[in-house]
Amino acid sequence: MCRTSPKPHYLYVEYTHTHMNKKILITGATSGFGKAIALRFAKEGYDVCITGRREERLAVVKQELEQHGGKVITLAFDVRDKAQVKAAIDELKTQVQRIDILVNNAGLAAGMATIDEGDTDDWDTMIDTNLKGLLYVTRQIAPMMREQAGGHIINIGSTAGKVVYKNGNVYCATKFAVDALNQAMRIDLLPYGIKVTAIHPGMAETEFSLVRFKGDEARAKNVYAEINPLQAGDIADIAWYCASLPPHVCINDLTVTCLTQANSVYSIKEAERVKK
Ligand code: NDP
Ligand code: 8X3
Repeated sequence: MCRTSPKPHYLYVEYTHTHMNKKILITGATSGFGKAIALRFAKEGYDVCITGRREERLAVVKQELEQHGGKVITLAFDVRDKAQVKAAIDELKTQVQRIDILVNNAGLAAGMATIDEGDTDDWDTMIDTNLKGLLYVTRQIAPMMREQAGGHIINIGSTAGKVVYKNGNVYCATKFAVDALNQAMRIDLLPYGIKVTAIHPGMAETEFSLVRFKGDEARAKNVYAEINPLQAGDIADIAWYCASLPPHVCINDLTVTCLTQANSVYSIKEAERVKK
């Protein structure tokens, strides 16, 4: 008699084109990439859970998402606060039985300065948000995915996590850490059929630079002058692509820039300067 070892259960999951009642949790969905990803998945039939600190923004985004017919849950919490994260995910668990996709997106840059002049409060903010916040949320959701025998974690990294740029030190370090954690999660969660994907965007026109430069609109706008940057919707399309591949396919790592940017340090502005 021919005996074959049983295949892991996730190899039997059928690929289906209907996403009705699938559930996605997106951190930092009050603006930028997170909001665009929420909109894209809501349009595709997902139930969407959106998070962020700004409650009033969450309410506005919720209204917009509900027009697409799916269920929308809002959770207002600060990813830096371990207790808040746990309480919010406990609350989520009373409303949904599973989470199919987690997008670890909440993040920010604060300031730009050399290491000898940097603001240590800014450093704390970036490390606590981009690194520890991502870990706290993942620690709550990964066991759920393990129990449900599948899921997909999408980590939003950055080109800043691939190549360090001048005055980017701590922000870059947090995004290098996201890259490392993405690789580690892929290994750790491999036995459970959980996909892990990092999307590393280059410069994209969101509220990112406004936050980094603490409300200085002119300085923020100047970052994107002459480069025709990525838009939040571009990243939402890519997240959707990564999430809608067949079950046996996992994009582990994806770097995307606008046409005029090669990497963190080299864009068309630099190319023009060098030519002169
Ligand atoms: P936005 O500023 O537009 O969005 C950031 C989101 O993160 C907001 O929804 C904000 O919500 C949330 N957030 C920030 N801090 C916290 C916190 N402590 N707790 C909970 N939520 C928080 O910027 P982007 O959309 O551009 O940024 C999203 C991600 O993309 C970040 O991780 C960023 O590092 C990364 N990225 C951005 C690029 C760019 O050029 N724009 C390029 C590469 C990566 P709220 O303020 O309501 O809490
Ligand atoms: C955001 C992109 O180049 O401003 O991660 O750091 S950059």
